[in-house]
Amino acid sequence: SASTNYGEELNYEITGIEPGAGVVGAAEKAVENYDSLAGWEVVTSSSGAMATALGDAIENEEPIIVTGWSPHWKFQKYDLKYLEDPKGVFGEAEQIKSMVRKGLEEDMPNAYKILDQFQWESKDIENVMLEINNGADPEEAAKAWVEENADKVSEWTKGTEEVDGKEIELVYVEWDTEVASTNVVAEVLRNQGFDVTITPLDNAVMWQSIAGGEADGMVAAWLPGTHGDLYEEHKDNLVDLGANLEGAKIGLVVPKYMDVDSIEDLQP
Ligand code: PBE
Repeated sequence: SASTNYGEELNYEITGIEPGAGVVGAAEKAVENYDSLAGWEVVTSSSGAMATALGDAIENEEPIIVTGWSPHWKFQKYDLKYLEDPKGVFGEAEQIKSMVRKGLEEDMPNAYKILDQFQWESKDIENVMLEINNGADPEEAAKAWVEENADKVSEWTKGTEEVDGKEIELVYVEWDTEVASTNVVAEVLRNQGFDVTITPLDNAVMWQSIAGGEADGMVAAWLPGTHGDLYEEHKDNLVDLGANLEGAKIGLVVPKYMDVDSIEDLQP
């Protein structure tokens, strides 16, 4: 067990992100399920505020526990570790999947096909995320990645025809992963002649807007765990296009210098 009482030092607070994020829900479940987290609280804010708090703590070599996920630039920038989760509250490796509204295949077969064929790897998305974290405008970072990865992009557009200004709306949540992926897909659609709008929403509203047919598609579904409840609620009213990325993960993340390896090592 840990020699340091991080609970006292951290005021029994886990640094969360947006309310409505699956990882926040999972962290709250962990607080309920682990005796070691009795009396702890998940404090919600935003992904940006979490990243700032993490950077500040690391600069001062102070402890911090955040609700984290991969792929994410923070693992390239800092030495971090996931706390072991022996109860499996945060689930196993996940897929990020693409979901579109019913009827999109008939209305916009070319966009449907591109969204269906969109698929990349952690190192790809992390490169875009790192550029954005280093100050690049998300649209510019996406443009640069698309230009540099023409081979990969041509797999996504394979078998499609260019269109002439057809409007399409993608929805997402302002999580770093989704800012990167949504901007890249938007750029690819733009290059194929689409007039693309990307709209940031709250997680639950993102799912509702696809199921209700108000928006056309999203590439931000973390399954089976993180968004499992939302998927169950809406799956009959949307079209699941399968994985666009394998090996995603969520959990409690801490700097490696912290003397704790498992959630069970924390102290109530
Ligand atoms: N995330 C990033 C989201 C899914 C993508 C892990 C912050 C969530 O927790 O819902």
